[in-house]
Amino acid sequence: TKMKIAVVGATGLVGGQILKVLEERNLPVTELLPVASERSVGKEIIFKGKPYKVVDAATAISKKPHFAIFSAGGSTSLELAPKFAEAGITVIDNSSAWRMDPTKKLVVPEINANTLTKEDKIIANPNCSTIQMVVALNPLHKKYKIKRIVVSTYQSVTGTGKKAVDQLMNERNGVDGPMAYAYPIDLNVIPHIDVFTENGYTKEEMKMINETKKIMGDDSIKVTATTVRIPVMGGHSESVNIEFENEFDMEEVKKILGSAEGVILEDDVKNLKYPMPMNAHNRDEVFVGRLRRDETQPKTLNMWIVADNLRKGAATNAIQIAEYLLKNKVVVAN
Ligand code: A2P
Ligand code: 11C
Repeated sequence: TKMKIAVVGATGLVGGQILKVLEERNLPVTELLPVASERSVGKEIIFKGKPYKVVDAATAISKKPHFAIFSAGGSTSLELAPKFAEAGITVIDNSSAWRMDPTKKLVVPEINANTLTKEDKIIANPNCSTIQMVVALNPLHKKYKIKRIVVSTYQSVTGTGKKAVDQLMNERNGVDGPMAYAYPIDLNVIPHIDVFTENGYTKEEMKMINETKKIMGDDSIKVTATTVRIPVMGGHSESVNIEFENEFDMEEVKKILGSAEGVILEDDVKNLKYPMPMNAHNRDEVFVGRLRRDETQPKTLNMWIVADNLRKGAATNAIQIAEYLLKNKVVVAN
C-alpha cells in the first residue's frame, strides 16, 4: 500500500510530535508532505531517515494525499481545511476551529470513531485536556452514568507552543526573552488558559465543558472546570470529582479502568504509585490514579488523570483516527 499524508504545521510543536508518532506507529506512510507557512517553504524535514522539503498548502493539495493532519492554529484551519476537503482529502484537525460545528464530528477513537463515514472529510480532534479526561471517564459513564464533573487542571507549558517552552526555560536560566504568558511561569501558577469569555470562564474551561458533552454524546452531563498553567513540560494533570447517577463499587471501578482501552491504572499509594507528568511524558496512554470515594457525598468519586498533552492530547489521538479510518476502510490507501 501507498499512503500519502500531509502534515499542516509540520514545523510546530504538535507538528513535530505528529511526525514522531507517525514514525513510531504502523501507518504505511510512503510519502510525507510537510506544510507550514510561506516563511518555512523549502526548509528540510527528516522523516524516517529521509529528507522532505516543506511545501505550501496548494502544492500539498495538488499531490492529493489520503490524509491531512492539521496543527497550524484555528484561522489556518478555517481557511485551508475546506480546500483540502474539497479535493477529497480527509482532514483531521487539531485546532478548535471545527469542534463545535454540528456538521463535524469530534472524535476520540476509544469512544466514538465508530460514527465516522466516508462523508466526514473534516474531522475534529478535541482539546488535550478534554481528551485525557473523557478517555478515563467514558467507561465509567457507560456503567454508572455521570451526573456532574468538577475538574481542575494542572497544564504543561507545551500546550501553548514553542514560545511558552522558551519562556519557561529562559526564566529558569535567568535569560530575557519574549513572553508567551502575561506573567512569569517559572515558580508560578497561572489560573488562566486561553482567553476569558463573557461568563468569567476561560475558553479552555468552556472547551472542557462543551467538548465533553459532544464526545460522550450526552448533553445532560454537567461539567464545571478551572484550568491552570503550571511550570511543567511532560503533560497535563487533572483533579476530577465525578458524581454518578448510580452507586459504584470501588473494586469494580478499578477493574473497569484497569481494562479500559488507552488507560493505565497507576493506583498503589502504599508503594507511592500515582500518575505524574514526568512518567506520562512520551507515552500514548492516559494514566489514572488516586482513586477514592468522595466522603462528603454519595455516589461520588475522586481521581487524578495525567497524559502527555502533545501525544494522546493531540498527535496520537489524530493519528489513531487515521488508523481507525484505514483499518475500517473508510479511507482506502492504494
Ligand atoms: P511556521 O513554522 O512556518 O510558522 P506552534 O503552535 O508550535 O507555534 O506551530 C504552529 C505551526 O503552524 C507551525 O508549523 C507554523 O509554520 C504553522 N503555520 C502557521 N501559519 C500557517 C499558515 N498560514 N499555513 C500553514 N502553516 C502555518
Ligand atoms: C493548552 N489545551 O494546554 C491548550 C492547548 O484548543 O487545541 C490546545 C488548544 C486547543 O494550552
